[in-house]
Amino acid sequence: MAKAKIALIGGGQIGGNLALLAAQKELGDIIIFDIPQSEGMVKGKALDILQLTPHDGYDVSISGTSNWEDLKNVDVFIITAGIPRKPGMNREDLLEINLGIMKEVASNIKKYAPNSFAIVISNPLDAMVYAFYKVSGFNKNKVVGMAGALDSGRFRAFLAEEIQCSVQDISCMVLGGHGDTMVPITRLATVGGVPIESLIEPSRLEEIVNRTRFAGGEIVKLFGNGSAFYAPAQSAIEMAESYIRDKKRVIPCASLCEGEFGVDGYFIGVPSVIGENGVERILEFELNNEEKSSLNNTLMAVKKTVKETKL
Ligand code: A3D
Repeated sequence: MAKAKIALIGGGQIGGNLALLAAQKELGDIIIFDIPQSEGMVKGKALDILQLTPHDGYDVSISGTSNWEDLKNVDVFIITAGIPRKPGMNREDLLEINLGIMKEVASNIKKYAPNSFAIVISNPLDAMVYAFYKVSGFNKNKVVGMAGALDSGRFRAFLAEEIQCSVQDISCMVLGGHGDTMVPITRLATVGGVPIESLIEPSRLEEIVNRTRFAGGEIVKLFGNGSAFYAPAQSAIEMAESYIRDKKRVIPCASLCEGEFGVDGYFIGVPSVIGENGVERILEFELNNEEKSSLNNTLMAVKKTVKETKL
């Protein structure tokens, strides 16, 4: 791909960090987009990041805008437009407000950059990515939700802390919806190839799994206002990089399943190969009965929020 054009829809907490990370990886030229009332804010963030590029020599351009005309022929969109959770709110409470925003964003992306790849982050994720897919009419491989990458990263970080080893050597995946019903697959988690289950007592492992499930809420409570943004941004950049550089990384993402894992017609977190064609493959494998039942449980939660979108 020639120098990629990356647009960040929503230039808030995650959007600003996405811009910084995309610049530091020299993924392409970056445009931060936000509503007209926040145009000054995103122009300011763009300028601030531009002024750090000489230090380490990142050769990218960065701008801010609230004009969709500036987003013609963008290659990759990362969408965080919406409002984040406040203490006491769950992701589903955000549905109504963020759904309206997502419909508007999807229509504009369809109009201005119909051949792009879209990574959705806005919550409630499973419903937002579905709404984007329905409204944009994009092929299923060109739409994906960021959640599993973050949830798996959290699980990896907690496991590394517990075992006292490098996070780099932990391999694991969290499947299902991006909510409290997510499914960390402990059976397949390893450190340097050694099964985690042989290193951590079942009761302690269960505590770590539960911490992973509620890791987003733990941060919301600590912040008092807003939700996590550093790790979500890094997770989405990993996905964007795999697309732009055709790395074909295997990342748990909310991809549209059409029969895989017994799921049909819903975006749900599954191991996905991301390359130049977007979501190129879903890697399916046999789940045991307990995992099947947990995945079914998470699917019920996903179906419920998707139904509320009335799309
Ligand atoms: P925040 O800092 O509020 O940024 C959101 C930005 O979206 C603001 O700058 C808004 O002005 C902007 N915005 C609102 N409406 C529009 C619109 N129509 N067009 C363009 N921009 C608009 O929030 P944040 O960055 O902390 O979080 C963004 C979203 O990500 C929220 O919905 C969070 O709940 C969600 N989130 C998801 C995860 C996942 O793992 C899926 C993790 C963390 C946060």
